[in-house]
Amino acid sequence: MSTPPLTRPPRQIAPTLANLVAGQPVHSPETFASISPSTGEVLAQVPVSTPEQIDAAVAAARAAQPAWAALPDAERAAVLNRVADLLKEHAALLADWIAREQGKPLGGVGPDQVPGARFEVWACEGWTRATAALSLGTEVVFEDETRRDELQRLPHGVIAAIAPWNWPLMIAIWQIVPALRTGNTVVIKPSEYTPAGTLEMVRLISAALPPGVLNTVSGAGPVGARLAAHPQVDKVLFTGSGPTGERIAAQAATRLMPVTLELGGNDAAIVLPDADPDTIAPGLFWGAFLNMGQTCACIKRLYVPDSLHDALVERLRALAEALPMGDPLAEGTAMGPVQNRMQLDKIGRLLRLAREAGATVVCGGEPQPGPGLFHPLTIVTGLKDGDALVDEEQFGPVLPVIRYRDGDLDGVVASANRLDLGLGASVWGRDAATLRAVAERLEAGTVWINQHGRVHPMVPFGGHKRSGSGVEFGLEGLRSLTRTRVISLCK
Ligand code: TXE
Repeated sequence: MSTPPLTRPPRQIAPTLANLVAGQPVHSPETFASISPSTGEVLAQVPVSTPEQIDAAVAAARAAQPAWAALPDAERAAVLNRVADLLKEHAALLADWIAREQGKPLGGVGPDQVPGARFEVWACEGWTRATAALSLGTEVVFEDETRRDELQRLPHGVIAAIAPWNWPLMIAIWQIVPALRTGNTVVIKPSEYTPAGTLEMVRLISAALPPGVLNTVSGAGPVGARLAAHPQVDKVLFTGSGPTGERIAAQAATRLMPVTLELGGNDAAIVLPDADPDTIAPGLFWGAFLNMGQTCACIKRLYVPDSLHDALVERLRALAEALPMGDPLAEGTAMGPVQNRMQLDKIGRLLRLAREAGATVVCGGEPQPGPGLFHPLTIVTGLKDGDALVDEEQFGPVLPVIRYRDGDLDGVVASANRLDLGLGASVWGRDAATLRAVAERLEAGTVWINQHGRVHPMVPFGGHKRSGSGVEFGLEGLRSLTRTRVISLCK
């Protein structure tokens, strides 16, 4: 795996982007730079939303909400399908932004292609269409000769969405589209590490939306904090770190405001002794290294029985070393940079601690010289539960492989369950009954069998323990964007 020098000339002039409030572009007196993780170049200047602009964005969402909610359900679905059309029409531009700003390679969308920026935009479109096709409707929940009870699903009102930098457009769509589908309006704040692509996406899709239905603010933590605490916001959707999510939840609790929190994980994958290393290695590899491991539901702890350890590590090493890392805009690049310096430093610290704990670095291990934030895919053996690289959410391109004794199923299940995170987990092997039995003992919101991290717009997704609260996606996700009203009729 090598990093070819980047020969592409930098963009001539970094654009100054605007937020969108009530359908109008809004500039701020102060801006900050969106920086390319591949080259260090400034890609765009982005507004730091002022307190007044945050208030105006929430007010615009509030003003637009009744008319949006009053649209017939099928009409809201049709608007969202037009949003999907716009995502498709502008796919090349949006993928370019993702590759430059977030750092994932352009890649492709076919089964044999690297899932990167084009995949992210394609998934945004598909997610939007799938969500548009869902509908909650009104249910009759009880009826007898004396009464009839109808359960209605009403929008909360104004949703504040706070997004991270790992899948900046995808997660924004996960937050925006179900909220709009259910008749809410939205103010979204992208991560300060990846604001430009999201602001561009919102600008482009807003052509299909009534003014005020979707608004943006931008800036760092204080902008998010003001938005989440705004008294005119009715629900917060947050994807990001545990400490920030807990702060938002604590603040929301003071006024009994609901929140949905997706706070990442430290997913375990358990390989069973009857697994075939050749068959499972590619799935484990992409489960761990998709998007440079910067995915909430990536494999972060791989538990392998003694009998398969060396064979599996060898196959994973071969895969890791075969993939070209480099310019995300170059066709054929499979791995780009780590997204930001904070992330690179965190990986460096955890690898230092792993070496001090006696780990063997099988491949990778050291970041490459800058200006880009390139870090090779890294596989580490010789660690155990309790070591920092195993226990802390590392969120990068590093995979610790931990041995367990063949036959010690109870021990390995206990290992998988011992942390206070529980987003995803997976179990890999051949015997269907054993796979299911192990899966049912794992404490996680999703337990995958012979796959890891594959989410779907119809399938609810959310974490146990400190990985979050509430679920997104599918009908269950839509329900969480509504409050109920019962119409109870005396016959
Ligand atoms: O998160 P933050 P960061 C994990 C991952 C990563 C770590 C730190 O381990 O290394 O979190 O990432 C906004 N009120 N995940 O620093 O700070 C912020 O501006 C309201 C896992 O990026 O939580 C950004 O828009 N909002 C994760 C968003 O919160 C606030 C994905 C997330 O930033 C705020 C990303 C405040 N007080 C990181 N402070 C996942 N679940 O997949 C910050 N923000």
